[in-house]
Amino acid sequence: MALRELFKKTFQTRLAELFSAGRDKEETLGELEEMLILADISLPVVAGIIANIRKKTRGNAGKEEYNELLCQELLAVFAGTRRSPLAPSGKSIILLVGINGSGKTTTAAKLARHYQNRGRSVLLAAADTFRAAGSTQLSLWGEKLGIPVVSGERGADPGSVVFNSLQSWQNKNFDLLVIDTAGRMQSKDNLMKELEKIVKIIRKFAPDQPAETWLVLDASTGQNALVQAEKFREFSAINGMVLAKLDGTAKGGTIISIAAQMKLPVLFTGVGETENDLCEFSEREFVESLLGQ
Ligand SMILES: Nc1nc2c(ncn2[C@@H]2O[C@H](COP(=O)(O)OP(=O)(O)OP(=O)(O)O)[C@@H](O)[C@H]2O)c(=O)[nH]1
Ligand SMILES: [Mg+2]
Repeated sequence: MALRELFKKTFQTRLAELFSAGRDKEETLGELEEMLILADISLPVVAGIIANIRKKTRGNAGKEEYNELLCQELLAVFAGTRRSPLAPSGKSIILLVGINGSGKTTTAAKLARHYQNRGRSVLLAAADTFRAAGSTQLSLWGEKLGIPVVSGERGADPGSVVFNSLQSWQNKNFDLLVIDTAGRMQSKDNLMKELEKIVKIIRKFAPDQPAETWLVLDASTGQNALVQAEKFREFSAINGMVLAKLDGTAKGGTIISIAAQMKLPVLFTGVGETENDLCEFSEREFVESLLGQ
């Protein structure tokens, strides 16, 4: 699904009316504020955007000026976080983390497909040994995509699955290892401990890995995605985010709020349930699609 279509209702149609000529500045800004909040952008971010636009406009601005200022403000939220997801060659490990049901396993399969399509040899590791169907789900994806999967029995130590996958990755000389982890509902402490243990095992094996530790968030839950993200703030290894289920929301503002709060790059978005429903994220493309430019 195209981003442009996704956000048409939220922003594009209303913006055209809002910025139409002859309206009072404060009235316009008041309505813009309401619109941004309704689009799921968090209050402090909206307040900052409105204050900046107010400061930068003298008298009643025109449609073009408002559009340009809003575009600048939305892009500024992503400032300093932009980076490419992965070096174009060489060996790398991508570790996926997130709360239960956020879309990790599906994202692991999509990423494997994405990099396979770009000529990389990929190995998947099903380190979710908690759920009965956890590793089966990834193995089925592996069969479908022709990508090998290292898995373990239900209840096995996820660390041992990770260790086995590291050995295969090294011995069979795969380029990429994508590790799917459990997202069970458990106390924050336990979740962090388990993840830290996994990272420790990886570092012992390959000190410069995991090069990528990505937080997978369910974007369809709106503000709740921020609550999910908060849980992982103290897990300092995270260096990027994947926003899954973006097709389940018409409120693109969630992305703005998450980027503003987490100060981490959004690298990919998930826009459906098949292996091909993964998009590399471009902040400019996103903001322009939001504003209908
Ligand atoms: N529409 C849509 N559905 C998605 C997307 N990504 C994942 N899903 C669906 O969301 C549900 C949960 O996805 P999983 O990949 O199993 O999530 P998970 O984080 O691995 O879940 P746990 O292992 O239980 O923590 C599945 O039904 C997926 O098909 C997406 O981008 N769009
Ligand atoms: Mg899973």
